[in-house]
Amino acid sequence: MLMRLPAFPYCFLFLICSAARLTGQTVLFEEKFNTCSLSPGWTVGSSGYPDIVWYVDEAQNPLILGQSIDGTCMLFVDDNAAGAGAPGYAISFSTPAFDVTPYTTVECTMDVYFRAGQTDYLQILATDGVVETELARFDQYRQNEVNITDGHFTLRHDLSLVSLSPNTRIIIRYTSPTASFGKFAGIDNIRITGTGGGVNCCGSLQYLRDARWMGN
Ligand SMILES: [Ca+2]
Ligand SMILES: [Ca+2]
Repeated sequence: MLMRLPAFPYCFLFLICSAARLTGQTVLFEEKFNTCSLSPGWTVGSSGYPDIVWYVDEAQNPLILGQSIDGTCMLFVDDNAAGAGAPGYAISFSTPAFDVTPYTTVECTMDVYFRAGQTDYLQILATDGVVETELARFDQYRQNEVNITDGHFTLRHDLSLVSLSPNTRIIIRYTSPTASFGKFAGIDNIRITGTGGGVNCCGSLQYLRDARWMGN
């Protein structure tokens, strides 16, 4: 039986949400790669070609014009080093888990340099542990100039729109299909901040909607 919930719980939650937005930011995760090694908590998984060239450093390939995004170490995948005709592969770098549930807004920013070659592509994804959501994709149609110092992409996404999980992660996935002679991808300055503490408005409102339609 469908029961109509009174309006006041919604109003109450909106008031809480509005008040929460006035609070400061909490840094949930930050990675600048400036130790020049992959920090504990990251996981790396790959399939296909076993000799994928990647590292945390300034770029070592002399073909890349400019060695880093901002003069510091970064996460770098170098498919150009694998050479033409190399077997296909995909490699995924997953951040440590962080909890988005206490916040109304969870801003994720990062710097990305991508230089395309043939059909290679780079995806930035968010996962709640079950579903992966693509936040951005870079390929031959969306790439940077030859010189890395001429510019890069700065991403900005609200993760509260794609995950309600206490175990949210960002995945950086580089894919080079078989015989695709790709180039480079660099990632730096990942920062995830939560704004609005004390209540997960999306989750609470969803609960009220579910309760209404379930007749509970
Ligand atoms: Ca850096
Ligand atoms: Ca390749």
